[in-house]
Amino acid sequence: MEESSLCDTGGRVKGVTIVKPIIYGNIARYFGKKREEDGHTHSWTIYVRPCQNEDISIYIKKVHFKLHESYPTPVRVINNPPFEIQETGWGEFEIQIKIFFVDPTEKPLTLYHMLKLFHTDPAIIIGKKNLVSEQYDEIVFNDPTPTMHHALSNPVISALPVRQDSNTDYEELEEKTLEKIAAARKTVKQDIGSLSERLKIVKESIQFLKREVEQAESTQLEDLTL
Ligand code: SLL
Repeated sequence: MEESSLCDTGGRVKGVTIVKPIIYGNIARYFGKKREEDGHTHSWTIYVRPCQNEDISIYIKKVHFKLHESYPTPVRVINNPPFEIQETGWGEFEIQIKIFFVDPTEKPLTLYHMLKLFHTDPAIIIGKKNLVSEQYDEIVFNDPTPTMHHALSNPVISALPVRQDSNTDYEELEEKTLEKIAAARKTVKQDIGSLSERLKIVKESIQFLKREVEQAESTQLEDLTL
């Protein structure tokens, strides 16, 4: 969209869509044993992070994480980055993540994440390796207010250190996924081509057989009338 064709009507920059990639999910690690005092077995962190090392607090005001009722004060409010909760526990449950934006007219966004503690990887089971269960998502802002438009179009590098605990390369993953889709498309196209060819042959055989039957029937009729 050309900047010149944008118009700021009713406090909104019409015709603009800005997409912000985020990552949300959890990492977890087994203690190596069950803790005696509370039966907890794992430490875990639930988070909302930028995809690159961007300061998301320029458009995210706060994040509410709603934990299982077995936790004291289950609704945890985080007002500054990193938007995350570090906890310990013994069980998996669904966490509600509510993202509030700096612009109060922007409706809060609610996401759900199933906290994962258990895995089949032996290194994760014994607590030698972190379990990472996270998701890539995109927040779409339509017709933002001028302030939000400015914040969204001028990314600021985060002052926080780059995370090392969950370092999926989403750009590489996207590239690989697109390659797989292209390969699958090619296979489907080839399959359609060979199936169409087979269908054509079968149709021709049907026509041929129909003519044979018609001919046989008329010969039979001629024989009978003689
Ligand atoms: C389950 N439906 O049975 C789930 C519930 C609850 C997890 C999981 C610690 C609570 C605490 C905790 O891990 N709760 O002691 O503060 O798996």
